[in-house]
Amino acid sequence: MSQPFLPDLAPIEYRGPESTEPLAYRFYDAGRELLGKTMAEHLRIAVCYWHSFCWPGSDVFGDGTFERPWMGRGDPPLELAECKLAAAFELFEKLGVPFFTFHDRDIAPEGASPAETRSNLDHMIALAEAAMERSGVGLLWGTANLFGHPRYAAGAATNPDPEVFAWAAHQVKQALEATHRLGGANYVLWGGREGYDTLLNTDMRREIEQLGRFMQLVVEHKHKIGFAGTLLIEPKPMEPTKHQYDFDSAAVHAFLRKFGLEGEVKLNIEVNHATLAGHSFQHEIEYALANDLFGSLDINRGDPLLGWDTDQFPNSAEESTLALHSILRGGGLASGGFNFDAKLRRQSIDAEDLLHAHVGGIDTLARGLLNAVRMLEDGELDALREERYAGWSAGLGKAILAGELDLAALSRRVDEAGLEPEPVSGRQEQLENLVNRYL
Ligand code: XLS
Ligand code: NI
Ligand code: NI
Repeated sequence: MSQPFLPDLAPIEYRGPESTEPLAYRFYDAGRELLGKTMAEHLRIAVCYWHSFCWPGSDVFGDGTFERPWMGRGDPPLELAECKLAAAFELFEKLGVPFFTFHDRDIAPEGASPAETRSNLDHMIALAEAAMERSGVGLLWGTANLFGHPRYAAGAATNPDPEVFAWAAHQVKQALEATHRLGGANYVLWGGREGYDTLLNTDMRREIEQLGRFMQLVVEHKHKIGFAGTLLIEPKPMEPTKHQYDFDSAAVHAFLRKFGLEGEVKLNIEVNHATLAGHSFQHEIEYALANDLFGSLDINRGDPLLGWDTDQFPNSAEESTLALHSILRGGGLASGGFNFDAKLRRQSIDAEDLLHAHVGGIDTLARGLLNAVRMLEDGELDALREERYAGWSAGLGKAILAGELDLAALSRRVDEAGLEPEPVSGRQEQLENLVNRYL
């Protein structure tokens, strides 16, 4: 069980855009400087533990298709967890990524009692700490799995049973402390089953109060233990429940304001969650930036013909270019990063497929970054947008925003100055052509 997972595969290297080598980076050149930062610093790439090492390739119609040594039946669970950890770090190092992400239950199995579960986690966190030290791979974020165990079938913090709320608190306390111990840059809260399957049995007012209280407790504890990372909520509109309360960035924003948590919690935006909510990824990023909520990103893609979270690896240069253009214009990533919350297709059964998937995804981001930097440096797109709002930087626009004119004064202005604003072209097609020049 302690054999290498990827014995015949060399570390992935940058070979340049002309390379036809399938397992090489054509665009991701970690040390290359752009706008005063290296590519690695701009993108802060992370590999996730759950899809790449825990999910066995099962779907609702069929069993797992992946044969991984740590998925062996009958072996002691902690030994399997150790084997999985070794394989995970092999992949992180072969890819040369700076970060990973995990759920408590990905890294350490639940035991027969709370005490055993705790000791499993402590044991595995100590091993992860050593592997991080040895490899230099850091933790982008940790999180707790508050959706897998049957106790969470009716939600965690929003459960009708306060004892389940207590269990969720117990798990988040430990996962937050583990993240702190590993020097995590962020801690994520995705509302797994915080939503409802039917309104017939749901008291929405109560459930949202419970969720608000839960989040306040997490914020308090973060400060109590001195965790300096950022707390992030990950919006998602549906799946597994019919409706998830953290529907999209705007819904989470309203929730944070209601419970006095603005400034304490930011957003982890996922591509496929944005599209499930009927938004583009770029929309969710722009909303977060416009409201000082931008935190981190889960990167993947859906399938336009399927209505669920397919979590495929990203491969659209256009989508990554537009996202990175928004992010760079907004000041770039701070504690956040690009986390591959993406999974292989069920038929991609070889260990090597994990490398192909990540290499393609990383190159898609790198290519988006290179394009976005050129777009910013040329400045044409931003200049056109700036010009569109020029009226707001002086004269009438400035006076309106400064509160100098009430409704009556504005009305008088129209009458007295005889204002007759001329319609102006939005130039959408011109701008679309302009973006295509960079792709
Ligand atoms: C599920 C979510 C999940 C979170 C972490 O759809 O994306 O994977 O990122 O709990
Ligand atoms: Ni997801
Ligand atoms: Ni996610």
